[in-house]
Amino acid sequence: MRSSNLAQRLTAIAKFAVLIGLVTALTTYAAGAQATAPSPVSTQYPPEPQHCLHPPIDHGQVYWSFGGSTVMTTKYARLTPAVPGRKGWLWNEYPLESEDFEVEFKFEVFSKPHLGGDGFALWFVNAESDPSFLQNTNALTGPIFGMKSNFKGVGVLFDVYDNDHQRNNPAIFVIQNNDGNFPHSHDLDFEHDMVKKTPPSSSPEYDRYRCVVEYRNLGRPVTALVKFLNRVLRVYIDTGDGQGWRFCLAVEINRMTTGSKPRNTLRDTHIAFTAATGQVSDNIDILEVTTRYLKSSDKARDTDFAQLSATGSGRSYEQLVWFLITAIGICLTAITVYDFNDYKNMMNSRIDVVTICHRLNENVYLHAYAHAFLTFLLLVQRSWLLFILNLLLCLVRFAQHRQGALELNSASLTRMGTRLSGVAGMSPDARYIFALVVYVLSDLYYIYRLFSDV
Ligand SMILES: [Ca+2]
Repeated sequence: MRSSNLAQRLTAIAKFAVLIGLVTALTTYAAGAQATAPSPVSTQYPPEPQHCLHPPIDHGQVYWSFGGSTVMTTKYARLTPAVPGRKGWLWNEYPLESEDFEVEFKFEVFSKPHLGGDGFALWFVNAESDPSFLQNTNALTGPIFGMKSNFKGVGVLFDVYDNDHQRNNPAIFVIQNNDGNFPHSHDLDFEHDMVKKTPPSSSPEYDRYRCVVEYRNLGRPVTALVKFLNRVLRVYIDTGDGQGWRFCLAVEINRMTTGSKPRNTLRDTHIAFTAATGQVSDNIDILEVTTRYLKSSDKARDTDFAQLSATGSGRSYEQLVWFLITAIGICLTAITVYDFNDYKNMMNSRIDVVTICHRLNENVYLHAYAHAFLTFLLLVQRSWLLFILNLLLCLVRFAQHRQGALELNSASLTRMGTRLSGVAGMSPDARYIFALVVYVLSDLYYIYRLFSDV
């Protein structure tokens, strides 16, 4: 008898495992399908050739100048080689002639060692910095990823090396300087220097001024889209992993002071790239640059896109926990529907109650433990409403267990013999329906969360 009990238990565990596997596969598929986002790239105007750089890259010198460690080949502009202590720059000769614009560029950051750095930046800077105008090839060069610290304008920084050990690099964020030397701290990864003013957002989840992206040593180029529209600068990233474009950040840019007049836009600034290596180093290549002007009526629908993480590994861990919750939640619902249906069929077929109880009690404890674990995960995720709802079901089951009534007995099915009262005396129908209400309400939220990609 013991061995047959064990076999039953194992069969039950196997059933759970198979179901969890199936649901996991299905939800992965659904999440993957959802993650292929639409493109944030504007189609209103064709690209502006004077701000573009396409292969053969070294033919782009009509529009671009370069200096420091930068070299141009047919395939790429290498801002820095993987050699310590190098700084390089690439400067677009033509000022931007639109209030609103976007720059889409492909880049690659790689080197053999496990650690790399320091990083690179895309700049929109005042013409005063023009290196050809200053006739000094080092005029642009300085300490902020190869840019001088008295730059006037805005920089989108790609900070590869984790100086402050917060484990949130490689990071992307924005800095702005209107006048004088820009105070900054490499040691704190620019934490107190970056622009943190985000625009009013339709969804608090998209209220983000920095993001973390694994863009180093991927073995393929990564594409960034920097969109400047109505004084809001947005960054989207496509890492080439098949997930499409993802939202990185959106910040408001303050009025700029160029000459004596304050102005609202980055119009008349120049596009530039700079990069620097420190003690650690990477090859930092720009493979393609495409710039388009935008109409101010263009819309940036951030919530159409999945997001990149703001804090490094934390976000993906949280996603994993929600993924597990959804998988367990849907399994429990499926099992409950199956059992309820079985119970109804057996009762209608007038099968003897002992057999019915035996069949339905097979998984009762395993089911209750799995649900208690799910409730614990909801507590961990601080999803309070769902936690309370599921806790209620846990407490009812716990009370039934205390009174020896968690497993069904013949009396509860036949209405004969001594019936318990209260939650212990709940009829099988009431038990199943109560559990299903809790499960289905919870599932609806999990699925909403999965597909809305909160
Ligand atoms: Ca850093």
